[in-house]
Amino acid sequence: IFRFYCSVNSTSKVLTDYSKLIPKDGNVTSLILDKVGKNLHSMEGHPINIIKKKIQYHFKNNLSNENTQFKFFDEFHPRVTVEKNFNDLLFPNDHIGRSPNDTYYFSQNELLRTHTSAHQTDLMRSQETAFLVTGDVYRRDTIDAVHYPVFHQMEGVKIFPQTPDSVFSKSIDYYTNQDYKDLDSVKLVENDLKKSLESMIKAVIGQDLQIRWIDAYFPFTSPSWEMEILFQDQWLEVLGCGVVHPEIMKNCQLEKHRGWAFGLGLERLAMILFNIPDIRLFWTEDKRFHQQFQQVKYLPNGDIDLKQIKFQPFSKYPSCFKDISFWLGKDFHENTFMEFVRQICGDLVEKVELVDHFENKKTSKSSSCYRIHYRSMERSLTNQEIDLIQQTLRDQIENKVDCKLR
Ligand code: FA5
Ligand code: MG
Repeated sequence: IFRFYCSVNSTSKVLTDYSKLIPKDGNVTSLILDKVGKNLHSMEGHPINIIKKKIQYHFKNNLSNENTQFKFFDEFHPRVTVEKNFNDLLFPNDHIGRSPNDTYYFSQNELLRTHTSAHQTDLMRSQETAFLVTGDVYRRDTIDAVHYPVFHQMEGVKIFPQTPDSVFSKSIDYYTNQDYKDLDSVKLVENDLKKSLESMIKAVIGQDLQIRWIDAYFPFTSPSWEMEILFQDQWLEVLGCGVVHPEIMKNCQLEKHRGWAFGLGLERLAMILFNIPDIRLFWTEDKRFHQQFQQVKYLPNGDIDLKQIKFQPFSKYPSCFKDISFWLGKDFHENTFMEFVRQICGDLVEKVELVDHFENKKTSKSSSCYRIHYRSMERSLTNQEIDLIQQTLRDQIENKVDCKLR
């Protein structure tokens, strides 16, 4: 699914002003608000915290030098302005990421950050030239084993020092009529970026990983890439990155410099490293999950020894599924449906998939059938409780989602 940052909707002629669609009191639900402040990335012994420290250790000890000393910021609050999250990063006004179907808003001006990139420009303006920002980020999204509405990202930025004879000494204006992609300075930044990230991934996860680079699009980097890792026979996207867009450099008074930036999903890396099968497990309070990470050895030099950990994925409890079919109203949005399902089912829902869709040509009405997969990470579910949940879904759906049950 092309969400958020990758897709540019160039075919649509109608410009959508998403700010008009934001409800006055926002669209943050209680379920989401409950997660704010949990800060899994700062919780000692939590796998997200372990992986954060592993990465920080690598940047501090293997990727820093006298010019570049990476600094770490872990405590920025996730409530930020639209300006920081979107405008400063050159998101066009009609970018789908701004839609309240994708993003949690408190008001027209404030939202729950959708990525840690929200802190990039502030830090660059205050003269920081090498940093990692870790934090919780929020998105309305699909439901499956690798997507959750709250997850954690780490942002990395490196601004290259300016030396009189270097390729960086020319200003951005000088390049405006050339293809930014082919410049030597950009190539140099690209190489440094890819080399740094590959070395980090190998140091954190292991040497014999299969990784590949895919060309990507982000409004705030050019050129841009995504890194994918082969995990359980599938290519899993773990991070987005690129050369910081010249306009952003200029806005931060860095026009004589070049820089790179990346944003990675900590859950995705932790799932690969520890063989964690489902993203909901990060939120469990089950001791059987957390005990396993207690064997982690913290070395005196600050590194973490993971060799002792033999993570045993929980034996999976049985799953079951129920279908629900309805006619779509004109204001039906899939993410609203997904959020409604989460609100009713909580973490008992494992996956929601579209199994059938058709359009009645005569009436031009369309209908969808979704399959809801239920599974607890902690215990066996009874038929009775699933029937009850499914009934609650049916009872409430027409009030919450624009649709008519079939
Ligand atoms: C971004 O968020 C960009 N800000 C990344 C970036 C930073 C690009 C700096 C360039 C420069 P994206 O939406 O692809 O991009 O998300 C980045 C990573 O977050 C993904 O690769 C994935 O690992 C993780 N991620 C995205 N959505 C989810 C989700 N719903 N649940 C868990 N992890 C997710
Ligand atoms: Mg992506």
